[in-house]
Amino acid sequence: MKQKVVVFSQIDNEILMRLEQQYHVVQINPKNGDVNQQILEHSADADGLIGAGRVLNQSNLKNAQKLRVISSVSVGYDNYDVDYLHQQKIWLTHTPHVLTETTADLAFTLLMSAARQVPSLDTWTKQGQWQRTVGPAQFGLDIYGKTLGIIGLGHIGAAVARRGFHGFNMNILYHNRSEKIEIAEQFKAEYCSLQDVLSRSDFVVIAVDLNSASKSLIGADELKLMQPHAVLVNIARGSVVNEQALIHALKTRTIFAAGLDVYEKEPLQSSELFQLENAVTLPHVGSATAQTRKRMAELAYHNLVDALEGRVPRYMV
Ligand code: 8YV
Repeated sequence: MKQKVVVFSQIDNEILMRLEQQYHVVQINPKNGDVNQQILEHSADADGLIGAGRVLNQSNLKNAQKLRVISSVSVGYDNYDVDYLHQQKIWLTHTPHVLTETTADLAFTLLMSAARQVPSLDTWTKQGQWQRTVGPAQFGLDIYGKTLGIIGLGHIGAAVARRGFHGFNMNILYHNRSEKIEIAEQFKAEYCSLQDVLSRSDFVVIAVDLNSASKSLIGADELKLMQPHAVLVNIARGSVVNEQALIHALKTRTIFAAGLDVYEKEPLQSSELFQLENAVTLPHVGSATAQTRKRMAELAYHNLVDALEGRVPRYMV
């Protein structure tokens, strides 16, 4: 009898076809009603789960009697109750490395868009408001040679630092749980306290994992430390920043702008951020290029198949 695999989000078509050839595949579809209820029902006799973007914990997995593996098509694993999975002896796998450069590209896209007011100037131009040469309201910020602060010097943080150092001649500051001497040396990056990174940087990029230590790391007090011309970029997880405090800082121009890919609650359907010209808002697209999503799906597929065939998957959480 074929093993059962539950696909709990949209995944790459080719990978889906491959899975269908090998396993009995059931796809969770929001059109068929409550997603958590579907997961609860279908996981009851599933051997493996694959997908991304859903919270999986004891409440929707409590029926899973024979589940061996959850293969997440993501690098972040804050959606999963890791302790519960560990206790149930369910392997959790993820897709690191293949999205590092793509996500770092997006950090820079946001940084530059926010610094040069790209979205609002685009709207302004298309509305026919360009009637004379631009004035201070349309002016942006210099990027070249400025100070870039990175919170979280993991793979993605380091890829952002590399872009800043080599591409834009930036001075790099970083804050991390522990000092990263070897990586930092490559970019002459200075290890600082969180407070120093915030107060000394022209641009701050958040690239930390979401965990109990990083939740609400940036609140009203931290935002006040930033310079009025500074830009905050978040490509990590929304809950690292207190969103209300950020909205207040943007409204009162405590900081110049923010470039955001992630939010406390996703998908973001309505928010005061939408009214703010100095907030550049993207719909969590850090890894969303065709090539990278393909690589992630491929890796997730191999992680799943390895686990189901009794091998230890390459990327276990
Ligand atoms: C997407 C990400 O959330 O990999 C991650 O951790 O944040 C993103 O790549 C993920 O792929 C789900 O769509």
